[in-house]
Amino acid sequence: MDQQFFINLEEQFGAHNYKPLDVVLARGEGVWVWDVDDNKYMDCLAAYSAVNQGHCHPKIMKAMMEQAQKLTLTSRAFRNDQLGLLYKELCELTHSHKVLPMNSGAEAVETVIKAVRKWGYKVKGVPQDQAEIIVCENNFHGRTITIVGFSTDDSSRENFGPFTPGFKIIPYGDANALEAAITSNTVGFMVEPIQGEAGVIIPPAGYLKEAKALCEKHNVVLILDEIQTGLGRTGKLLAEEHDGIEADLTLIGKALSGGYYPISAVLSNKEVMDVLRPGEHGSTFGGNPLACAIARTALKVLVEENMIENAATMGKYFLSNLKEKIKGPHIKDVRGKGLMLAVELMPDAGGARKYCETLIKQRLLCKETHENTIRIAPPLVIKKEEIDWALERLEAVLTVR
Ligand code: IF1
Repeated sequence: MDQQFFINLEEQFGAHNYKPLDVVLARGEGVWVWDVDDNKYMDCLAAYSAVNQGHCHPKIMKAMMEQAQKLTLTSRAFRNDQLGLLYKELCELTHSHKVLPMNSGAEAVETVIKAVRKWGYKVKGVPQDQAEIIVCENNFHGRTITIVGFSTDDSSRENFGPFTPGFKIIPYGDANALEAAITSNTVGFMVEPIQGEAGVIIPPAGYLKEAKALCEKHNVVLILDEIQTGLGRTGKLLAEEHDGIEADLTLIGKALSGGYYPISAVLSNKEVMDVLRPGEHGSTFGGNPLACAIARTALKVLVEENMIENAATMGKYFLSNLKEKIKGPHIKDVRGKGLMLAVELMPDAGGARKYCETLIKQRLLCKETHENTIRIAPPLVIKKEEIDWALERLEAVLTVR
Protein backbone atom coordinates (compact mmCIF):
# COMPACT_ATOMS: atom_id res chain seq x y z
CA MET A 1 0.00 0.00 0.00
CA ASP A 2 1.26 3.48 -0.84
CA GLN A 3 1.21 6.64 1.31
CA GLN A 4 -2.15 7.78 -0.06
CA PHE A 5 -3.80 4.55 1.03
CA PHE A 6 -2.89 5.25 4.66
CA ILE A 7 -3.72 8.96 4.39
CA ASN A 8 -7.16 8.12 3.04
CA LEU A 9 -7.83 5.71 5.91
CA GLU A 10 -6.92 8.38 8.47
CA GLU A 11 -9.05 10.97 6.70
CA GLN A 12 -12.03 8.65 6.33
CA PHE A 13 -12.13 6.99 9.73
CA GLY A 14 -10.20 9.36 12.04
CA ALA A 15 -11.28 12.44 13.99
CA HIS A 16 -9.74 15.55 12.48
CA ASN A 17 -8.07 16.94 15.58
CA TYR A 18 -4.71 17.06 13.85
CA LYS A 19 -3.36 18.35 10.54
CA PRO A 20 -0.27 16.18 10.19
CA LEU A 21 2.36 16.63 7.51
CA ASP A 22 1.65 14.04 4.80
CA VAL A 23 4.45 11.57 5.47
CA VAL A 24 3.43 8.03 6.46
CA LEU A 25 6.14 6.55 8.65
CA ALA A 26 6.72 2.84 9.06
CA ARG A 27 10.12 2.36 10.73
CA GLY A 28 12.49 4.22 13.05
CA GLU A 29 16.02 3.82 14.31
CA GLY A 30 18.01 6.45 16.23
CA VAL A 31 17.45 9.84 14.59
CA TRP A 32 16.17 8.22 11.37
CA VAL A 33 12.70 7.19 10.25
CA TRP A 34 11.50 5.58 7.01
CA ASP A 35 8.14 6.03 5.27
CA VAL A 36 6.07 3.28 3.68
CA ASP A 37 7.98 3.76 0.40
CA ASP A 38 11.27 3.27 2.27
CA ASN A 39 12.30 6.91 1.95
CA LYS A 40 14.62 7.85 4.82
CA TYR A 41 14.17 11.02 6.87
CA MET A 42 15.84 12.62 9.87
CA ASP A 43 13.36 13.11 12.70
CA CYS A 44 13.91 16.62 14.07
CA LEU A 45 10.83 16.52 16.28
CA ALA A 46 11.42 13.33 18.30
CA ALA A 47 7.69 13.14 19.07
CA TYR A 48 7.91 16.50 20.85
CA SER A 49 10.80 15.22 23.02
CA ALA A 50 9.26 11.86 23.83
CA VAL A 51 11.93 10.04 21.77
CA ASN A 52 15.02 11.61 23.35
CA GLN A 53 16.77 8.22 23.42
CA GLY A 54 16.26 7.76 19.66
CA HIS A 55 13.73 5.57 17.86
CA CYS A 56 13.47 1.93 18.95
CA HIS A 57 16.44 2.02 21.32
CA PRO A 58 17.51 -1.68 21.51
CA LYS A 59 18.11 -1.78 25.27
CA ILE A 60 14.73 -0.20 26.04
CA MET A 61 13.11 -2.59 23.56
CA LYS A 62 14.78 -5.54 25.32
CA ALA A 63 13.55 -4.34 28.71
CA MET A 64 10.02 -3.97 27.29
CA MET A 65 10.02 -7.42 25.71
CA GLU A 66 11.38 -9.12 28.82
CA GLN A 67 8.85 -7.45 31.10
CA ALA A 68 6.01 -8.02 28.64
CA GLN A 69 6.62 -11.76 28.96
CA LYS A 70 6.43 -11.63 32.76
CA LEU A 71 3.87 -9.10 34.07
CA THR A 72 2.36 -6.02 32.42
CA LEU A 73 -0.51 -4.69 34.56
CA THR A 74 -1.83 -5.42 38.05
CA SER A 75 -3.55 -2.13 38.98
CA ARG A 76 -2.38 -0.49 42.24
CA ALA A 77 -4.64 -2.76 44.24
CA PHE A 78 -1.50 -4.90 44.49
CA ARG A 79 2.24 -4.16 44.52
CA ASN A 80 4.72 -5.12 41.80
CA ASP A 81 8.50 -5.66 41.58
CA GLN A 82 9.24 -2.73 39.25
CA LEU A 83 7.50 0.28 40.84
CA GLY A 84 9.61 0.61 43.98
CA LEU A 85 12.81 0.27 41.95
CA LEU A 86 11.66 3.06 39.61
CA TYR A 87 10.78 5.24 42.62
CA LYS A 88 14.24 4.76 44.13
CA GLU A 89 16.12 5.30 40.88
CA LEU A 90 14.07 8.40 40.01
CA CYS A 91 14.51 9.90 43.48
CA GLU A 92 18.28 9.30 43.46
CA LEU A 93 18.64 10.71 39.96
CA THR A 94 16.55 13.86 40.62
CA HIS A 95 17.19 14.38 44.37
CA SER A 96 13.47 13.95 45.03
CA HIS A 97 11.76 12.64 48.17
CA LYS A 98 8.63 11.14 46.57
CA VAL A 99 7.25 10.08 43.18
CA LEU A 100 3.65 9.78 42.01
CA PRO A 101 3.45 7.90 38.68
CA MET A 102 0.79 8.62 36.07
CA ASN A 103 0.52 7.99 32.32
CA SER A 104 0.28 11.20 30.30
CA GLY A 105 1.80 14.59 30.95
CA ALA A 106 -1.63 16.14 31.35
CA GLU A 107 -2.45 13.61 34.05
CA ALA A 108 0.73 14.58 35.91
CA VAL A 109 -0.35 18.23 35.66
CA GLU A 110 -3.84 17.43 36.96
CA THR A 111 -2.23 15.44 39.78
CA VAL A 112 -0.05 18.34 40.88
CA ILE A 113 -3.05 20.71 40.82
CA LYS A 114 -4.92 18.40 43.21
CA ALA A 115 -1.89 17.86 45.47
CA VAL A 116 -0.94 21.52 45.74
CA ARG A 117 -4.53 22.61 46.36
CA LYS A 118 -4.90 20.09 49.18
CA TRP A 119 -1.51 21.18 50.57
CA GLY A 120 -2.87 24.73 50.56
CA TYR A 121 -5.91 23.79 52.59
CA LYS A 122 -4.31 21.32 55.01
CA VAL A 123 -0.83 22.83 55.50
CA LYS A 124 -0.81 26.49 54.41
CA GLY A 125 -4.28 27.16 55.83
CA VAL A 126 -5.92 28.61 52.72
CA PRO A 127 -9.71 28.79 53.13
CA GLN A 128 -11.53 25.86 51.49
CA ASP A 129 -12.01 26.21 47.71
CA GLN A 130 -10.06 29.51 47.63
CA ALA A 131 -6.72 28.08 46.43
CA GLU A 132 -5.04 30.00 43.58
CA ILE A 133 -2.40 28.68 41.21
CA ILE A 134 -0.38 31.09 39.08
CA VAL A 135 0.52 30.14 35.48
CA CYS A 136 2.06 32.05 32.59
CA GLU A 137 0.77 33.47 29.34
CA ASN A 138 1.41 31.21 26.33
CA ASN A 139 1.70 28.19 28.58
CA PHE A 140 1.21 24.65 27.36
CA HIS A 141 0.51 22.04 30.01
CA GLY A 142 -1.80 19.63 28.18
CA ARG A 143 -5.32 19.43 26.86
CA THR A 144 -7.75 18.57 29.65
CA ILE A 145 -10.60 20.99 30.41
CA THR A 146 -8.89 22.31 33.56
CA ILE A 147 -5.60 22.81 31.74
CA VAL A 148 -7.00 24.49 28.61
CA GLY A 149 -9.04 26.67 30.93
CA PHE A 150 -5.84 28.50 31.89
CA SER A 151 -4.40 28.49 28.36
CA THR A 152 -4.08 31.83 26.56
CA ASP A 153 -4.26 30.13 23.15
CA ASP A 154 -7.80 30.57 21.84
CA SER A 155 -7.64 27.47 19.63
CA SER A 156 -6.95 25.38 22.75
CA ARG A 157 -9.91 26.70 24.72
CA GLU A 158 -12.62 28.05 22.40
CA ASN A 159 -15.93 26.16 22.71
CA PHE A 160 -14.69 23.98 25.57
CA GLY A 161 -16.02 25.99 28.53
CA PRO A 162 -17.04 26.31 31.28
CA PHE A 163 -13.61 26.07 32.87
CA THR A 164 -12.10 25.34 36.28
CA PRO A 165 -11.65 28.43 38.48
CA GLY A 166 -8.64 29.21 40.69
CA PHE A 167 -5.94 30.13 38.18
CA LYS A 168 -4.15 33.45 37.61
CA ILE A 169 -2.23 34.21 34.42
CA ILE A 170 0.89 36.41 34.40
CA PRO A 171 3.47 37.34 31.76
CA TYR A 172 6.22 34.73 31.28
CA GLY A 173 9.72 35.58 32.43
CA ASP A 174 8.61 38.48 34.69
CA ALA A 175 9.46 37.91 38.36
CA ASN A 176 7.87 41.23 39.39
CA ALA A 177 4.58 40.12 37.83
CA LEU A 178 4.85 36.89 39.81
CA GLU A 179 5.31 38.68 43.14
CA ALA A 180 2.45 41.07 42.33
CA ALA A 181 0.12 38.15 41.62
CA ILE A 182 0.79 36.26 44.86
CA THR A 183 -1.91 36.52 47.54
CA SER A 184 -2.42 34.72 50.84
CA ASN A 185 -4.48 32.18 48.86
CA THR A 186 -1.73 31.38 46.37
CA VAL A 187 -0.68 27.74 46.73
CA GLY A 188 1.45 27.19 43.65
CA PHE A 189 3.28 28.69 40.67
CA MET A 190 3.45 26.32 37.68
CA VAL A 191 5.78 27.20 34.81
CA GLU A 192 7.77 25.63 31.96
CA PRO A 193 11.54 26.34 32.28
CA ILE A 194 11.42 26.99 28.51
CA GLN A 195 8.04 27.36 26.81
CA GLY A 196 8.00 24.68 24.12
CA GLU A 197 4.70 25.01 22.29
CA ALA A 198 4.92 28.79 22.55
CA GLY A 199 7.94 28.50 20.28
CA VAL A 200 10.96 27.65 22.46
CA ILE A 201 10.66 30.84 24.53
CA ILE A 202 13.68 31.11 26.84
CA PRO A 203 13.16 33.32 29.91
CA PRO A 204 15.78 35.83 31.10
CA ALA A 205 18.73 34.18 32.89
CA GLY A 206 17.98 33.78 36.57
CA TYR A 207 14.20 33.88 36.15
CA LEU A 208 13.68 30.48 37.72
CA LYS A 209 16.06 31.40 40.57
CA GLU A 210 14.01 34.54 41.25
CA ALA A 211 10.79 32.56 41.04
CA LYS A 212 12.13 30.02 43.52
CA ALA A 213 13.12 32.77 45.96
CA LEU A 214 9.69 34.42 45.69
CA CYS A 215 7.93 31.09 46.21
CA GLU A 216 10.03 30.46 49.35
CA LYS A 217 9.37 33.99 50.60
CA HIS A 218 5.58 33.64 50.21
CA ASN A 219 5.25 29.91 51.07
CA VAL A 220 4.13 29.05 47.53
CA VAL A 221 4.95 25.70 45.91
CA LEU A 222 7.19 26.04 42.82
CA ILE A 223 6.05 23.56 40.18
CA LEU A 224 8.26 23.12 37.11
CA ASP A 225 6.66 21.45 34.14
CA GLU A 226 9.68 19.60 32.69
CA ILE A 227 7.56 17.26 30.59
CA GLN A 228 9.22 18.63 27.46
CA THR A 229 12.37 20.32 28.80
CA GLY A 230 13.31 17.49 31.15
CA LEU A 231 15.33 14.28 30.73
CA GLY A 232 18.24 15.83 28.85
CA ARG A 233 16.46 17.93 26.22
CA THR A 234 18.15 21.24 27.20
CA GLY A 235 21.57 19.69 27.90
CA LYS A 236 20.90 19.04 31.59
CA LEU A 237 18.93 16.23 33.19
CA LEU A 238 16.39 18.86 34.23
CA ALA A 239 16.30 22.38 32.80
CA GLU A 240 16.08 23.79 36.33
CA GLU A 241 19.81 23.00 36.67
CA HIS A 242 20.66 25.90 34.32
CA ASP A 243 19.42 28.20 37.10
CA GLY A 244 20.96 26.09 39.85
CA ILE A 245 17.65 25.49 41.62
CA GLU A 246 15.45 22.57 42.62
CA ALA A 247 11.70 22.92 42.21
CA ASP A 248 9.38 21.81 45.01
CA LEU A 249 7.43 19.70 42.54
CA THR A 250 8.69 18.63 39.10
CA LEU A 251 6.64 17.11 36.30
CA ILE A 252 8.23 14.68 33.85
CA GLY A 253 6.75 12.56 31.07
CA LYS A 254 7.40 12.03 27.35
CA ALA A 255 10.99 10.66 27.27
CA LEU A 256 10.46 8.81 30.54
CA SER A 257 8.69 6.43 28.13
CA GLY A 258 11.86 5.86 26.08
CA GLY A 259 9.50 6.40 23.14
CA TYR A 260 7.77 3.09 23.89
CA TYR A 261 5.04 3.27 26.53
CA PRO A 262 3.34 6.31 28.14
CA ILE A 263 4.43 7.11 31.66
CA SER A 264 4.66 10.40 33.53
CA ALA A 265 5.47 11.32 37.10
CA VAL A 266 5.24 14.04 39.71
CA LEU A 267 8.53 14.35 41.63
CA SER A 268 8.27 15.98 45.02
CA ASN A 269 11.08 17.73 46.89
CA LYS A 270 8.84 18.84 49.71
CA GLU A 271 6.37 16.70 51.61
CA VAL A 272 3.59 18.20 49.48
CA MET A 273 2.92 14.76 48.05
CA ASP A 274 2.24 13.32 51.49
CA VAL A 275 -1.06 15.22 51.70
CA LEU A 276 -2.55 12.70 49.25
CA ARG A 277 -4.02 9.79 51.19
CA PRO A 278 -5.10 6.34 49.96
CA GLY A 279 -8.15 6.47 47.72
CA GLU A 280 -7.77 10.16 46.85
CA HIS A 281 -5.92 9.85 43.55
CA GLY A 282 -4.60 7.31 41.05
CA SER A 283 -5.26 5.65 37.68
CA THR A 284 -5.68 2.16 36.28
CA PHE A 285 -2.33 2.12 34.48
CA GLY A 286 -0.39 4.46 36.76
CA GLY A 287 2.82 2.75 37.91
CA ASN A 288 2.23 -0.48 35.99
CA PRO A 289 5.20 -2.86 35.88
CA LEU A 290 5.62 -2.69 32.10
CA ALA A 291 5.83 1.12 32.12
CA CYS A 292 8.16 1.07 35.12
CA ALA A 293 10.54 -1.48 33.59
CA ILE A 294 10.67 0.57 30.40
CA ALA A 295 11.16 3.86 32.27
CA ARG A 296 13.97 2.42 34.37
CA THR A 297 15.89 1.47 31.22
CA ALA A 298 14.94 4.75 29.50
CA LEU A 299 16.61 6.62 32.38
CA LYS A 300 19.56 4.20 32.49
CA VAL A 301 20.50 4.63 28.82
CA LEU A 302 19.98 8.40 29.03
CA VAL A 303 22.73 8.54 31.68
CA GLU A 304 24.99 5.63 30.73
CA GLU A 305 25.14 6.59 27.04
CA ASN A 306 25.90 10.24 27.90
CA MET A 307 22.86 11.52 26.02
CA ILE A 308 22.55 14.54 28.32
CA GLU A 309 26.13 15.65 27.71
CA ASN A 310 25.62 14.96 24.00
CA ALA A 311 22.57 17.20 23.99
CA ALA A 312 24.67 19.97 25.53
CA THR A 313 27.64 19.72 23.16
CA MET A 314 25.68 18.88 20.02
CA GLY A 315 23.11 21.53 20.90
CA LYS A 316 25.81 24.20 21.11
CA TYR A 317 27.22 23.02 17.78
CA PHE A 318 23.80 22.93 16.14
CA LEU A 319 22.77 26.37 17.44
CA SER A 320 26.04 28.14 16.56
CA ASN A 321 25.92 26.77 13.01
CA LEU A 322 22.21 27.58 12.62
CA LYS A 323 22.93 31.17 13.67
CA GLU A 324 25.77 31.35 11.15
CA LYS A 325 24.02 29.71 8.22
CA ILE A 326 20.33 30.61 8.55
CA LYS A 327 20.19 34.22 7.54
CA GLY A 328 17.95 36.49 5.54
CA PRO A 329 15.34 39.25 5.88
CA HIS A 330 12.69 36.58 6.56
CA ILE A 331 14.52 35.15 9.59
CA LYS A 332 13.49 36.82 12.84
CA ASP A 333 15.41 34.73 15.38
CA VAL A 334 17.37 31.51 15.85
CA ARG A 335 17.36 30.30 19.47
CA GLY A 336 17.54 27.33 21.74
CA LYS A 337 19.16 25.53 24.64
CA GLY A 338 20.66 22.07 24.29
CA LEU A 339 18.76 20.30 21.51
CA MET A 340 15.60 22.35 22.03
CA LEU A 341 16.01 24.72 19.09
CA ALA A 342 13.79 26.96 16.98
CA VAL A 343 13.93 29.21 13.93
CA GLU A 344 11.39 32.04 14.06
CA LEU A 345 10.39 33.57 10.75
CA MET A 346 9.24 37.16 10.17
CA PRO A 347 5.44 37.49 10.09
CA ASP A 348 5.52 38.26 6.34
CA ALA A 349 7.63 35.21 5.47
CA GLY A 350 4.62 33.14 4.51
CA GLY A 351 4.40 30.94 7.57
CA ALA A 352 6.54 28.12 8.96
CA ARG A 353 4.33 25.30 7.62
CA LYS A 354 5.39 25.79 4.00
CA TYR A 355 9.06 25.57 5.00
CA CYS A 356 8.36 22.37 6.93
CA GLU A 357 6.67 20.95 3.82
CA THR A 358 9.70 21.86 1.72
CA LEU A 359 12.03 20.35 4.32
CA ILE A 360 10.16 17.05 3.97
CA LYS A 361 11.25 16.94 0.33
CA GLN A 362 14.81 17.32 1.67
CA ARG A 363 14.11 14.35 3.95
CA LEU A 364 14.06 16.43 7.12
CA LEU A 365 11.07 16.22 9.47
CA CYS A 366 10.48 19.40 11.44
CA LYS A 367 7.21 20.78 12.81
CA GLU A 368 5.97 24.33 12.94
CA THR A 369 4.54 25.76 16.12
CA HIS A 370 1.93 28.47 15.82
CA GLU A 371 2.39 30.40 12.61
CA ASN A 372 6.00 31.38 12.27
CA THR A 373 8.28 29.12 14.27
CA ILE A 374 10.03 25.94 13.16
CA ARG A 375 10.92 23.66 16.05
CA ILE A 376 14.15 21.65 15.72
CA ALA A 377 14.43 18.96 18.39
CA PRO A 378 16.10 15.73 17.25
CA PRO A 379 16.70 12.73 19.50
CA LEU A 380 19.59 13.40 21.92
CA VAL A 381 21.70 10.66 20.32
CA ILE A 382 22.36 12.79 17.23
CA LYS A 383 25.97 12.81 15.99
CA LYS A 384 27.96 15.76 14.60
CA GLU A 385 27.89 14.40 11.06
CA GLU A 386 24.12 13.98 11.29
CA ILE A 387 23.80 17.60 12.36
CA ASP A 388 25.95 18.59 9.37
CA TRP A 389 23.58 16.62 7.15
CA ALA A 390 20.62 18.52 8.64
CA LEU A 391 22.36 21.91 8.46
CA GLU A 392 22.98 21.47 4.72
CA ARG A 393 19.26 21.03 4.12
CA LEU A 394 18.10 23.65 6.59
CA GLU A 395 20.43 26.18 4.94
CA ALA A 396 19.22 25.20 1.47
CA VAL A 397 15.57 25.66 2.41
CA LEU A 398 15.62 28.42 5.01
CA THR A 399 18.02 30.88 3.43
CA VAL A 400 15.80 31.14 0.37
CA ARG A 401 12.91 33.55 0.89
C1 IF1 B 1 -0.28 17.11 21.29
C2 IF1 B 1 2.15 20.69 21.87
C3 IF1 B 1 4.44 20.20 22.57
C4 IF1 B 1 3.97 19.61 27.14
C5 IF1 B 1 4.23 20.22 28.39
C6 IF1 B 1 2.51 18.96 29.41
C7 IF1 B 1 2.22 18.33 28.21
C8 IF1 B 1 2.95 18.65 27.05
C9 IF1 B 1 5.33 21.25 28.53
C10 IF1 B 1 1.09 17.31 28.18
C11 IF1 B 1 2.63 17.98 25.78
C12 IF1 B 1 2.65 17.65 23.50
C13 IF1 B 1 1.16 17.43 23.31
C14 IF1 B 1 1.09 16.97 21.91
C15 IF1 B 1 2.10 17.81 21.14
C16 IF1 B 1 3.07 18.27 22.19
C17 IF1 B 1 3.24 19.72 22.25
F1 IF1 B 1 2.43 21.03 20.62
F2 IF1 B 1 0.98 20.16 21.98
F3 IF1 B 1 2.27 21.73 22.68
F4 IF1 B 1 5.36 19.40 22.91
F5 IF1 B 1 4.74 21.45 22.55
N1 IF1 B 1 3.50 19.89 29.49
N2 IF1 B 1 3.03 18.40 24.67
O1 IF1 B 1 4.71 19.96 26.04
O2 IF1 B 1 1.62 16.02 28.00
O3 IF1 B 1 -0.59 14.89 28.01
O4 IF1 B 1 0.60 15.21 25.85
O5 IF1 B 1 1.53 13.61 27.51
O6 IF1 B 1 -1.22 17.48 21.99
O7 IF1 B 1 -0.34 16.85 20.08
P1 IF1 B 1 0.73 14.88 27.31
